[in-house]
Amino acid sequence: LKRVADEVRIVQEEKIPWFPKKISDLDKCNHLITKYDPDLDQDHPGFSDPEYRKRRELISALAFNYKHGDPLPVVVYTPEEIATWREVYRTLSSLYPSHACGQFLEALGQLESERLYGEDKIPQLGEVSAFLKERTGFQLRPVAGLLSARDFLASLAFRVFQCTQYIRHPSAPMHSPEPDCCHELLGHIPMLADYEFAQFSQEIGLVSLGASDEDIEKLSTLYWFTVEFGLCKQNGTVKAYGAGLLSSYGELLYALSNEPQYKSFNPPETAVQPYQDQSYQPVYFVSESFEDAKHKLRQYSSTIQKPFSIRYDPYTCSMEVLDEP
Ligand code: NLE
Ligand code: FE2
Repeated sequence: LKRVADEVRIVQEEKIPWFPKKISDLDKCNHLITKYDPDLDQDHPGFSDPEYRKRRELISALAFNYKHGDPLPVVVYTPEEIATWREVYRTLSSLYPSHACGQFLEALGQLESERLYGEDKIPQLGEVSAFLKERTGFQLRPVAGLLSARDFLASLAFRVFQCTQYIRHPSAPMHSPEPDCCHELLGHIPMLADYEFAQFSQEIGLVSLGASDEDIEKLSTLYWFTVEFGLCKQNGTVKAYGAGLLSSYGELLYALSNEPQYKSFNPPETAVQPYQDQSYQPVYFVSESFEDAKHKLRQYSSTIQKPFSIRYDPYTCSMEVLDEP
């Protein structure tokens, strides 16, 4: 009888995909998706620019060598990179007051008044991480490119946000299919400074730990249509809170025009909506508020079956796994 029980145990253990249990385990969550890599993707605007590719390699190496606890790498940006940042910053800033949600505007205002943000310098991850840590406990770590959904979501469970440090190619400042520092710093950071939103992000991360591939796919689709491309109502008008919109002048205009289709945010439906990341989204999901999105996400999460439950211990920065088989 004992042997049978052991075998059952082994079978069940094998079914649970590995996940990080302590914050330093995030060093192992570094699997990249290379489809938009300027070295491999012929459509990348940097594909035929050897200097740009060399620069990307140098900045990627900083992320590859990074270990939890190291100081965040400092990148000395070139005048050309700062010029790209300036253009992105200026054009987007002209849209934010009318297009961005209130939480975003408030945090951006703080970042600007503390002189962390401005059009003349690209903020460094270290100082931005310290800003977030004080507000919502989120911290940053560098990443070399687009991460696998499983690894990316897992880091959110620890309130860690993985940030790229290179900048988009100067020939395409208004939209980039891959993340870059404009996307992270302008799209994600102000939102992660909001208490409600930080909690929402961590909750998606916690549900993802040890989830099946199928559930990871659903969670990353939910993430896509909320954290990346979400819209929400505020005082009766629709505003953007998704980072992919808040970092792309082109798509921010488009998303709040009358061209795309709107659907109301409803996790079971949103989680299976097909999407592409090459260009603008044909459909966006609108939630009544963050509160409402968080509430619906919680309801949905409780339908995801896992043979254990999990709690984050913020004192030790580790996961407490309960009723493990
Ligand atoms: N399209 C976004 C931008 O141009 O900033 C990046 C999206 C990354 C998922
Ligand atoms: Fe993003």
